[in-house]
Amino acid sequence: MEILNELSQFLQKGRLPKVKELVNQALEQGIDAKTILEDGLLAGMNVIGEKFKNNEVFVPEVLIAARAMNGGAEILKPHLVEAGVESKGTVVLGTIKGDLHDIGKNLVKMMMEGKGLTVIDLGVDVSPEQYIEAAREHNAQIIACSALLTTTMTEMKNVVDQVKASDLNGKVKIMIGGAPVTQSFCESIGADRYTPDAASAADAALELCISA
Ligand code: B1M
Repeated sequence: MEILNELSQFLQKGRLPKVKELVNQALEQGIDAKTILEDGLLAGMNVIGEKFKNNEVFVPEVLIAARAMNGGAEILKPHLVEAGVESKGTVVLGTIKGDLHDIGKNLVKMMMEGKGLTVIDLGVDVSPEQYIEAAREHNAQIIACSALLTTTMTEMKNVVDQVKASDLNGKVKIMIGGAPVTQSFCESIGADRYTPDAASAADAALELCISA
């Protein structure tokens, strides 16, 4: 669809006002929010990701594209979230210690809220102690950790170990995800569930809350 291609192009240029305008226009045209997210916003972000990898764009360009991505996703949020659903469980979510990437984590949050879960978002650079304290305070069923760096994903093992050594052992499940994370890494650190994307993270979280 032409409008989604245009959206992707403006996202790559980091043109926040234009991105917001096009997201609104796409919604008015009746395109569903998930398609706008995946074929417009995420498609643009993927191009930026490739260019970043190949040193064709640098941190400032990535940051303004990320800002445009978040601005567009914010408009889509109410359309992705089912209105007025009673909370089906509580998830404490954050990007792991040492890691400042939050776009994927924000998508996970949106999708989980869309499933009727309450999400306590601790932001980025979250320590094991912060996850544990928040899970205790909010009586959460799940701690969900996102990592985008191979250097920080190892911090997820500290979350697993510290939860196991605490009063939350057996009461809270640990979910992990993010680009460098895999099923075998999940098994190797003893986390409860790995999912590759935001939508499957939301499905898994709901399943874990229902069975808790
Ligand atoms: Co950074 N960065 N970055 N970066 N950055 C990557 C991740 C990188 C792959 C780029 C590259 O070199 N090719 C690379 C990591 C290499 C590695 O470790 N293997 C990298 C690097 C090296 C760095 C710095 C070290 C660069 C530097 O300073 N030299 C630095 C680190 C800063 C820090 O965190 N301490 C850095 C900084 C940044 C910016 C600040 C400029 C910016 C972040 C802005 C922000 O988040 N607000 C940024 C960005 C944007 C990227 C790329 C381009 C895009 C990441 C992204 O948002 N993708 C990225 C390259 C790439 O991925 N192609 C890159 C879109 C997002 C929707 O995808 O987060 O993967 P993602 O989320 C997915 C899934 O992974 C999953 O769901 C989402 C989709 O449905 N998911 C989960 C995520 N969390 C989940 C949790 C779950 C389940 C699923 O359960 C709990």
